[in-house]
Amino acid sequence: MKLYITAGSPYARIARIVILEKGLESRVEIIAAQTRVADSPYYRINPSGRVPYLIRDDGVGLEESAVICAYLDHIDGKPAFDLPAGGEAWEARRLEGLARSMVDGLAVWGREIVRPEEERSPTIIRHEARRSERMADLWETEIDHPLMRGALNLAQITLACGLGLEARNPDLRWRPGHPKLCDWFDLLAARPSFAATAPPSAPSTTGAPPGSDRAHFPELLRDLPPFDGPFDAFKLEAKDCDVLFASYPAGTVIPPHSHDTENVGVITQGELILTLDGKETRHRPGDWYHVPAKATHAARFDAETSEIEFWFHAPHRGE
Ligand SMILES: N[C@@H](CCC(=O)N[C@@H](CS)C(=O)NCC(=O)O)C(=O)O
Repeated sequence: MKLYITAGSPYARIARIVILEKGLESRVEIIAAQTRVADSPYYRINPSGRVPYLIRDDGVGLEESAVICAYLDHIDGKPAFDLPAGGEAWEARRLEGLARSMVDGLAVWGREIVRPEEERSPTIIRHEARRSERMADLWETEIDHPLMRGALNLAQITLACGLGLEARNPDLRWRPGHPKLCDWFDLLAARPSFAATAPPSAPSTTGAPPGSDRAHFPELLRDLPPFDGPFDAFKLEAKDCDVLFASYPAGTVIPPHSHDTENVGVITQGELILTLDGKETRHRPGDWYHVPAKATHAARFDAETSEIEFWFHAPHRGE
């Protein structure tokens, strides 16, 4: 099976957590999709362009995180995330609905802040910020519900994936005034399936460099629109090719994944530690690397690193 994701998507993260909790890693290939860009090759795979998207072994594609999770949960005949029996089922549904409602609002907010500054709507941002405050107040009480404290379930996973968006949106500050929610979240966030799927830190919302890594690029490049993807980059649109001026903070870990495009890049500061075909290689300023299309690879950045990346299809290679 193949699961298309973006590293920052809370909905994709719900499905990724279910995969890890069910021990299905070896059966599901995780593939990074390019969403929200014109003419992404991903649209030929999933016309809606959304993630998560699961392609089953029989080639049928499934959309909607809840549908994907139910399918993955039942695949071994031992479902762990079915609704509880009796009246508790309605409570489970109610709590999952509340958690999903919070995620939906946070996703709208998150989408708004990665748009070019002149296209952002202060009204939508304000509306979603206020909604998130009301939802955090509500959850400070609901978090004591026995279903939120018992065996892991989809209400818990969904809520934690929503709260985890604090890493992506610096203005999402749900913690102050919500000590019980903080304790609950921090405990769950340390669970291996949550730690392994934690979203990468926030893209800059201003286009301005938050740290020296982004300042590294000339101002002309820093004025380019932000890349809407799982890492921070300024994007220069080129025909059939994405050119990304990308910055990775020290400590960034990108788990194994693959993409449909060729990916070549040159390091301009720091160091890329790339694992490809089970072999780790180190790339320092001036070094080029090549990750072939569809090759599963992982990356790590122990030092603050910047690169110029080119993502494109190479028709002469049979792509
Ligand atoms: N209800 C869907 C929501 C999926 C969704 O909105 N995914 C976002 C990422 S967080 C997406 O793929 N956006 C790309 C786009 O809108 O084109 C689910 O639960 O799977």
